[in-house]
Parts: sequence; C-alpha cells; structure tokens
Amino acid sequence: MTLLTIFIIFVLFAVVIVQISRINEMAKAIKGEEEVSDRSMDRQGKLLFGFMVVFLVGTVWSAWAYRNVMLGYGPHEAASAHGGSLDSLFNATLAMTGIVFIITHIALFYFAWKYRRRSNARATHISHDNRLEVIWTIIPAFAMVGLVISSLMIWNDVMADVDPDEDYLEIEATGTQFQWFIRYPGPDQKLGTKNFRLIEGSNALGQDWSDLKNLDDFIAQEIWLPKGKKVRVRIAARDVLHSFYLPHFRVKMDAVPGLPTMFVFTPIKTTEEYREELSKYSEYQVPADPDDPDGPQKWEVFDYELACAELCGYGHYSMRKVVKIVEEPEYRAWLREQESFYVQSIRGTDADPYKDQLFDYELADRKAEFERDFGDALSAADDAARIVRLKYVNFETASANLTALSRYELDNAAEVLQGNPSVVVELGGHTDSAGDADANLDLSRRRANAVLTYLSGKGIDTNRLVARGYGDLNPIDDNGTEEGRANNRRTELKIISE
Ligand SMILES: [Cu+2]
Repeated sequence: MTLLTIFIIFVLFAVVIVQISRINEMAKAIKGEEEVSDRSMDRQGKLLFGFMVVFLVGTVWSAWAYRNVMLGYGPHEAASAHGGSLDSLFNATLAMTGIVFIITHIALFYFAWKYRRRSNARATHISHDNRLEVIWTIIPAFAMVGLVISSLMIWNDVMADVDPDEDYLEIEATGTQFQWFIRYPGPDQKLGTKNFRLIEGSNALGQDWSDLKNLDDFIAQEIWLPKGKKVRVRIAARDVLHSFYLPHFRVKMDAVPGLPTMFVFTPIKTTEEYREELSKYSEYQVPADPDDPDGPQKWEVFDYELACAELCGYGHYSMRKVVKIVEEPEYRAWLREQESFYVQSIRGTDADPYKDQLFDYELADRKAEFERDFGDALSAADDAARIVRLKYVNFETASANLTALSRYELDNAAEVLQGNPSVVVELGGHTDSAGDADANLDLSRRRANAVLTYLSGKGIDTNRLVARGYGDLNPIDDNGTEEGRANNRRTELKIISE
C-alpha cells in the first residue's frame, strides 16, 4: 500500500512538472523569448539553491535522527576488541568526505545560480590557474595518503592471525545454500579434517571419521562464545560465495568454495550487557511486537546475529543464526550440553569405521551402568524388580548368534557374577511378535542358551545359570513400532536366589 502511494505521488509529481513546462512554452510564445528565458533561468537557479538547502539539511537531520539505530553510534558501540578501531576509521573517513560533500554541493548549486544564463552577460575565459590546481591536488593527496596509511595499519592489526601458542578458541563456519553449519572442536580443542568427497546426506561437512579429532566435534544450532576469549573462525563455503557477517562485532569475511578464509576477533560485551546498553535508549523501549503492547520490549529480545552478506540465492535471507556472548561459566555449562555429531548421528551406522568396536569411555560407561543395574536388582525386595536387562546383548536376525559387540556386556555380567558367587540367575530370552509364536519360543530358548554357553565359557558354574525362553509372551513395549519391537527382542538376567 505504502509503495503504491509513493508510486502515485511520483506520477502526480511528474505530471505537475510536465504541465509547468507546457505553461512555460505557452508563455514563451506570448511574450518575448529572451525575456522569458532570463526569468525562467533565474527561477530555476533559485529553485536549485532551495533544493540544495532542503537536501543538505535533510541529510544531516536524518543522520542525527537515526543515530541511535546505526552501527557505531548510540548504543551500537562495537562488541569486539578490534571493532572500535574500524569505527573510528569510518568516522575519520566520514568527517573528511563529509566536509568535501558539503562544500562541493554548496559550490555546485551556488554556481548554478550565480552563472545562470543572462542575455546581457559575457563569459570570461580562464585557460588555467596554477595556484588553484596545486591547491586542489595537494590537499586531497595529503588527505588520501593519511587515510590509506591509517587504514593499512588498522587492517594489518585486525586481519592478523593468531600466534600458535596463544590461548584461543577455534570454530568453523561453513556456508551453504541456505544455512550456516557451525562446528566446534569438542573437548580435544581440535577440529577434525574434512574431505569434500565424503559429503553426503548424513555428513553435511564431509568430516573424515577415520580422523579421531572429528569424533568429538559438534555442530551447534547457535553460536555461543565466552566473553573476552579470542576466537578464530575458519570460514568455508560448500557451493557458492557466501559471506560470514557479524555486524555487531564488525566481522565480515567472504566464504569462498575451495579457498579457506578466517577471521580472528575477541568479543568484549555479553548479550546481556548489550541489552543493558540498549535499554537506555528510547528507540528500544518500545514493544518488540507492535501487536503485543504489553509484551517484551525491543531491548529485551535483542540478540547478536550472524548473517550472510553475499546475495547467494533465493533463500539468502534465511541464513541467520543467533550469536550469544556469555560469561565463561555459562559457556562451560552450554558446552557440556552439546553432543558430538559423530555420537549423535554416525556411531554404529554403516558410515562408522569403528562400528564393531567400543571406545574405552563406552566400555567404562557400560560397565558402570551394568554394575549399577545389578546392584539395584540385588537390593530390590520385589521379585519383578530383581531383573537386569542386558541392554547391549543382541543377536543376528532370526538366529541365536551373538553380535560382535554383545561380548562386552556379557563380560561385565560374568565379572559381576564372579564377584557374587552365591547368586543364581535365570537367563530369559524374549522376542517380538513378528512371525510364528512357536518359532519365536524356540528362538528365544536358543538365544537364552547361547548366553548361558558364553557365561559358562567365562567360568560361571552352570549350576548358577538357568536358561529359559519366553518367546513373544512378555512384551514390554509396543510391537507396532520398530523401536518397540527392538525393545521386545531382549535378554534378561533375573536373580532367583542369592
Ligand atoms: Cu549465503
């Protein structure tokens, strides 16, 4: 609607101009041409002068009126250590070009009026003026050299890489149509290697899983950084040009496919501190949502953001991510909540090169878990609670052959039984409801026996072990879902006496 109104105003304005010039033509025909021309030139000169005043005053006024919503002014001081120097460079450039801008515009419109066409005026011819030419060459030359030298110094400072033995945090930002992948190095503080040939649906960055450094890397939904810590961002692109842009930190670097770039910066203001600053300005003391006047105010919902500053396609606008700057303890707490992408999505799948082995920490975890479960069952009064589910014991499909990883859990069981020599247990096999009930019963018996054989092979007396098959008689979960069926295909260790 606004657009249409503006359009109509422009059309009407154009019509008015055309009509005025028509009137001029008609007047010309009636009066003497010379006289009319002189008067029209005089009027145009004055109008141009008037335009200049409106234009310059408007320019200065708008800059003043909107100062508190522009980066670098009001509450928008840079939130990074280097940002201030870039802002002052911008201001120095603005001051110099601003002075030139005002002087040249005044001169332009003044001369347009002063030397307007007059029928009795004669033009003077000046071939050249050495003094004038020296002045207008030397002054801009000095100004430019000053600007270039100071910008070079600031550039070298801002673009410097980290010292290898410096304390810094390295993260990686990969732009793709149309989102950013933010990768953190995990507890080892090192990002794993990537290979574009490995990129596929489940491995968006092409992480090489045979590189152990990759196994703890995690992909974050938001960028969280601790205040005061130097951050080195590795910047990459997967398809077209993108640009890593953190406006509040004065960080901007192109993401180029095949050409790694980086940016080092230190955040110096937490999100909370920035909000605090915003809250002092009336521009931010208004409801964030105009339809909800009682809702939170603009300053309360402010968040730093990452944007893409390269027009990279139709979904370009959606490449936004929230950036949170927090104090160190809060950052640590957030880190603890993050789970490695490998553990979340790759572990145990066909893409996992370590599929058939357990890592030491997993072994330790499972052992502790089993001992805890066994202890709970042993101390339970209720018979139904004296059951330990062998969560990691699995069989090949429709057979009683234990899978390779099952032995770890059974070794835990054997060790615990050896430590509790008076305990007698029943090994119960269960299946899901797929297939024939008799066949299921038979399968569950054979599986229970397979577990018994394994444990006796580990030195547990067979007098302490009873194998029993339940088939599909005791489901603990819904047989209608894949997960439920997997839960029903279980082996249980039930303490029958101690
Ligand atoms: Cu982009």
